[in-house]
Amino acid sequence: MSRKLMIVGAGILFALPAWAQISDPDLNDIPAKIVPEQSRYDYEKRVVEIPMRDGVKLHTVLIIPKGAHNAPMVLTRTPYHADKRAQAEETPYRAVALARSDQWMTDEGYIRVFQDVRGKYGSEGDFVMTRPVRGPLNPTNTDETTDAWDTIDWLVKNVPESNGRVGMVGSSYEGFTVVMALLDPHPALKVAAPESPMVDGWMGDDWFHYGAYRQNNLDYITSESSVRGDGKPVPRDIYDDYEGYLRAGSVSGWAKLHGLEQYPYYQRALKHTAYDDFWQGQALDKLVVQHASSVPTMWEQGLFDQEDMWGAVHSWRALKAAGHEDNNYLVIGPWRHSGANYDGTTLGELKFDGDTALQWRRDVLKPFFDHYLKDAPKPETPRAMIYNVGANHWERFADWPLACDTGCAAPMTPLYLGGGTKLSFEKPAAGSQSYVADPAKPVPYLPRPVRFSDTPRWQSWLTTDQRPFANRTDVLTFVTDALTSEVRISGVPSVDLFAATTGTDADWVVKLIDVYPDMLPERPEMSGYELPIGMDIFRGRYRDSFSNPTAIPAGKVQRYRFTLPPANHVFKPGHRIMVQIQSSWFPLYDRNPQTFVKSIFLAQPQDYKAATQTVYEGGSQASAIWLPLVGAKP
Ligand code: PG9
Repeated sequence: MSRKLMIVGAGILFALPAWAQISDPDLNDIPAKIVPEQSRYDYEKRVVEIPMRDGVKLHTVLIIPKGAHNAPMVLTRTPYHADKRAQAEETPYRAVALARSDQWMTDEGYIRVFQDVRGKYGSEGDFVMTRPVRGPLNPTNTDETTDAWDTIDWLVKNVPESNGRVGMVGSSYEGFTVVMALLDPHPALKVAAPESPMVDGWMGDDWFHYGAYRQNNLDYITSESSVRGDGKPVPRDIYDDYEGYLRAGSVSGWAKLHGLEQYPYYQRALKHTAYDDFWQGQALDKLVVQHASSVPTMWEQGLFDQEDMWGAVHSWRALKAAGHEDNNYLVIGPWRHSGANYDGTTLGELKFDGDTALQWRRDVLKPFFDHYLKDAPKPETPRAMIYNVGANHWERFADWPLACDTGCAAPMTPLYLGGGTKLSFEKPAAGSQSYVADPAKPVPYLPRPVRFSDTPRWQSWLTTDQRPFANRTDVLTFVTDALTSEVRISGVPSVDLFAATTGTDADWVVKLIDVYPDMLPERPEMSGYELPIGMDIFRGRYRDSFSNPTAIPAGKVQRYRFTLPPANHVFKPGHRIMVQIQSSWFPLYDRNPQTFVKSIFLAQPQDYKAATQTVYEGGSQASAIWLPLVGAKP
């Protein structure tokens, strides 16, 4: 007789607790414990909870090749789910389990380690967005520097298969955690590659660009800080984000409408719209110099990095300027944000010479890591290696930039705006051009409809053809004649703009563009394409001070100076160089009301006013883009 019938016979069925009623093996097909059959796996997945100095345990996943001994470890610290990042799918093969970006480690017997940062997914503790370094902005005794240190210390003492050496890689937020580890590196940290790292969130990485707020972040804040696990972006009731943000008015208008006020990180942005102590105190390009490490470090970013365009190049240049070039290297590929970890054959309409991302990972990054982690021969790592999209090949530099204001082989060269719609290396006669910028009809950053959730368009938007904007009456367009010889630039172009507004605040968007010939027989669909080479936005109230914004005196010419993203480009014969200037880039950047108000986040409908913007040319007010020109002027 079965146990179940005996129980019924005893008449006590209803007295038993629920779990006892289903304990009969005939009626429960889920065993209490299963030992997965993994004898055919070529790796072991080991999950450990590593204690930090304050007792908080961080969830850590190790992918260890079977039979590994004396193996180096490569660590990534992530807010994006260590379990998933470590093992893309359940498979017996390590080469399949690891992401594409990690394939270079599979043949070499690396132990791959992912860890959830505190407060996210399996890790204990509280999540603080890009947790600042210990000090005034973080009064606790832990930060991502100590967490990296404690983790590496535990790994080298508790993973018997390891050789006691650790490297760190990671892109964007994960790149930020790499940079934080470098501020006080554990002695076992032997090599690092911060990829598209988030370094200065106000100057030019994720949150602001020169003071203009990037509204796509409202989705990021929501998905990242609503739950410990997988969060979701804000649901939309209006398909076109251009329309949705326009109707909401200001950042705070949209935030209020969608419940963002509950999020501490939104409140922090609202409180710190200027480059105050909050932003300055966590600007990692300054901190890496104050705490310069001797860890060999390869800084990497994309030429078309739509999220973190500032971090890698500014950190590398700051370290170089402070005399730390010996252990710091720079790589800039023809990539979108984090594109180094994916397929690098194309981006938007651009086609490159093979898989440029694979070329970097396999031919440059791997030998670099192999050397410092496994004593492989020292590779010939170039000090800087940058793709040239115009010439469609990689270029390697013993020193870079090739032209700059001081200390370079060549000086910067002005390319002047003026003389009608001309752009020329010769200074034009004094003059000016005006346009009316109306916040009610802001210039879109992509042809509408615009959806932040449209990932392919977002990822390639910095390569978007600029023709749809060139003929708007609120966009000034200046262009050279068709070039008769090559124009090569290699460095950081900078803007020197003399402009006036009838308002009391204004944004200035400046775009440096390569205009393809009218007919390109080898790729007719690219004929006339206006390819952005470097674009950025500058909020006028910060022209004299990033920390103390001031009203622009209406009608008075002001000088605006700022750098564009790094460029290494050949404008080919038959192409033309173009500059476009406009006063909005919506809805990616919040609208400037063009009336000076204390906080643009809180601007009211009546503050938004059309203004006439005038750009001055020639004479003592010669607006120009200063180019890192290599070789003679054409
Ligand atoms: N760009 C993303 C991010 C990093 C840091 C802060 C906010 C956003 C990322 O790709 O991780």
